[in-house]
Amino acid sequence: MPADLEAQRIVKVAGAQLGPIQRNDDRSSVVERLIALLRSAHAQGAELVVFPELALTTFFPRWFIEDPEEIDSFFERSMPSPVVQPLFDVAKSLGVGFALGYAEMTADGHHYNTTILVERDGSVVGHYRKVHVPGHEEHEPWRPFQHLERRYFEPGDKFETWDAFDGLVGLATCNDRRWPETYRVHGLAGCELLMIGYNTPIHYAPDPSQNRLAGFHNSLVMQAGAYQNGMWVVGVAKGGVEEGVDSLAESCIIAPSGEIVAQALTTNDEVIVADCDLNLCANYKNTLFNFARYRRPEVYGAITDSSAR
Ligand code: CDV
Repeated sequence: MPADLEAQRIVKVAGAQLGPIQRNDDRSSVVERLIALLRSAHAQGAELVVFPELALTTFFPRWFIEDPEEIDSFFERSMPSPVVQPLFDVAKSLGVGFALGYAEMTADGHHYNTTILVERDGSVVGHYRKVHVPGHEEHEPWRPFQHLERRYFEPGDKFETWDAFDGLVGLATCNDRRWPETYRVHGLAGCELLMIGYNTPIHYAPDPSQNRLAGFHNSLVMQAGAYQNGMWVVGVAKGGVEEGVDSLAESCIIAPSGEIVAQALTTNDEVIVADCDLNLCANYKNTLFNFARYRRPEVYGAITDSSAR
């Protein structure tokens, strides 16, 4: 059908970037910040607000913590938990949906780095548990700060897309954005809008030569993922200096063309918005990246063994 005869599907999406959350900031004050961002997004016409990864607390994997009770204090046992309920209430009253990253502890004691997606009417669309869990498991004293996600979180076991916000949408979390598989798995499912929250320390201890490239790599992977799969990508940071650790901000909204159409200018709490025309995805999905017509899955599995030549 010619694009001009199709029903318009323009979703105004906001990226609600957070500045730092310090260890002693209580959770209700953080929820107040989230609500202020959501209200500001709504005032700008947004109907979907994307918050960062682990948006309720400081990024605790930077510390080696041995006391299980102390570790669990960073986790939510239900969502909405009582302290987060006001965010759900305000969002529903304004008719705004949202994606919120948090540390999830299940009833049977499993721990995940999770994002919940909530529709404009307050119904829960789904949960996503981070698949690519970076960092390390044990204390590594040589690092200026730790990245112990692999100690505190189990990996999730699936990507998913949902019919929501007038399109087909998906979720990914931070390190997931560096992996082409994340976008391609969503792209193969027809995803039109991928929401990604992140906490990215600028200092990368295993190879500090990458530090100066933190912003470049951030936009490189998300712009490529958007373009090569004909989807909108919304990347949202918790940035700024948190407990002495400087983290990348540069939240952005990327069109299926790969172009950045909105980008945060600060390292603080900041809202960015863009009209995401979901029909634009078809321009790419039906032409250059018509997977059914042009992909060669039968070839991709078989790499020729060059040592045999
Ligand atoms: N929270 C993250 O997943 N952070 C990682 C680290 C390894 C830098 C990232 O890929 O941004």
